[in-house]
Amino acid sequence: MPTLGHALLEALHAHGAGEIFGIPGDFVLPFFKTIEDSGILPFHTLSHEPAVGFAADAAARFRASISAAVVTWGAGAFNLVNPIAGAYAERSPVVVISGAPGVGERLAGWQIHHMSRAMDTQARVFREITCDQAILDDPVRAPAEIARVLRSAREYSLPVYIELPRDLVGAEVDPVEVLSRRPADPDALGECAEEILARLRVAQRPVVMVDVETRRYGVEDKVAALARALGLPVVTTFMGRGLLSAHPDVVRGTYLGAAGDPAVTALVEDSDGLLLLGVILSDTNFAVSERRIDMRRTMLALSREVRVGHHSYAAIPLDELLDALLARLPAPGAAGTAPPAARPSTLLADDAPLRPSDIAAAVNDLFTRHGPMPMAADMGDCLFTGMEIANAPLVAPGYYAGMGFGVPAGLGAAVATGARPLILVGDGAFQMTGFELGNCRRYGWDPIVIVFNNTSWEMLRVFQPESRFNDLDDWRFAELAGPLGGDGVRVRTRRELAEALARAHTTRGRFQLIEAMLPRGGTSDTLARFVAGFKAARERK
Ligand code: PPY
Repeated sequence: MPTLGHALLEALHAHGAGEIFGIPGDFVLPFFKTIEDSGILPFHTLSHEPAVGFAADAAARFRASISAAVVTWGAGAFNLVNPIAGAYAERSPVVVISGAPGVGERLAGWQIHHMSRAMDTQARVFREITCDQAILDDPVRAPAEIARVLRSAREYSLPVYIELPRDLVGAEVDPVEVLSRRPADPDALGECAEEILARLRVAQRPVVMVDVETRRYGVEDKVAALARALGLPVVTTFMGRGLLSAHPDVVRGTYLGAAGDPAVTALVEDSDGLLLLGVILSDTNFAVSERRIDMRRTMLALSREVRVGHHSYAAIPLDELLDALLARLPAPGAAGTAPPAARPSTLLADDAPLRPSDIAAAVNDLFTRHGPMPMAADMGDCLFTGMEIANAPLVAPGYYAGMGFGVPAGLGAAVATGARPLILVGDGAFQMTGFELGNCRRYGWDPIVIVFNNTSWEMLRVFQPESRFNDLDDWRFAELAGPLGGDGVRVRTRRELAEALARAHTTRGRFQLIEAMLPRGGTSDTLARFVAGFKAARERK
């Protein structure tokens, strides 16, 4: 019989986890030892628990599977609350595993260190931000609990919570089964698919909009096939930027309402048959709409539910829906002939001072020459600038909109993709989690990191220009790179940026930090339009 620790690791592996991120603490030391000694999954420690959550979240997004964040109880796990709340919001299936006091030591009568209020306080907090939980305090029930929770993570594509008492890691248990998925009712699925196709066929201007669930459920290729078969244009949401990047023949661009490409905005807002696949109905995805989208004309598949007009079908997994739609169509159509999305910008490498949109142009040039890199962006103008980069795989907190995601998410991307990532991050967010780059040398990660340094919380200044508290100090990040194991350079002009990026690209084996100095008050064109649209939408209400 395996031990509980072993069985849990084997189960993670069997359910598709590709890696573990963690930070040790005494309540999780025995499980850490099992992780290390067993070698069942690649294992990386970082410096602060928020980074562990962000890295696991990004790894899950890139591999479209579960990923694990392992921490100690209390002082460790409470640091994961924010990243897991974000993973919940953005539907990323992170498996939180927290060590816990041994069931034996709970009987001693002492208050146990790291306890905030009561033994179950932590589990109650995580209950709010995970879709299923298991407290593994009984070796007999533990395998079934693990099996259920891991199925939930995959089925709902949401985080789950597992608590492992330290004195049970070595307990003998039965192996964990992989439970079969709960399929859709075939009649409901068929009716749903027929109804969607009928609506698409009568629509004059049908459009498909994709958001993150299309990646979570691995259906990007199927969406492209559907679009080809029906001749439908596809757009991504803001949150879904980077989706279907392998299918440029069907993707017209990203819908940003008033802030975006007017042709894409018109396509969506004039559509009389909008099929929303895995789309989160968030303000960041829709509030900048120029005209209200008529929800009666939309069909929405999200969270295993499909809404068509004013009625809904329950328990319809997105992948089954696509299979059902495709099964009703003739042989796959030829590659689409949709006019491609607006051409990516290119950089004039002169001595003009840098503006954020120049960074997008420089990255476009790099990608044109050498192919795209997986990208992770933080919140702020770095993400809006990212919308001006060609559609390439990108993870970012586009809906939850927290800060500190970019750098650790880039490390998660390095692990999950095995490729060199590009990280876009502002100076405010870099102050939060930038030190995590100090972990690159140990693991051989060599991301290219562009810090948008305007010595400000610039995105907040755009909302409230009169406040002085958005001014930050100049931390000279480039000079920190060397001691952390990387190379850093500060650039102020377009020429310097182009040269720095070329040098960074040819230097492998060390992280490459480019600190792009930007004037306070200057934003990307996209952010300026987004905030104006956001404010206008707020005033209309
Ligand atoms: C996300 O940001 O959450 C996404 O799922 C988008 C995405 C797009 C392309 C590759 C990985 C993730």
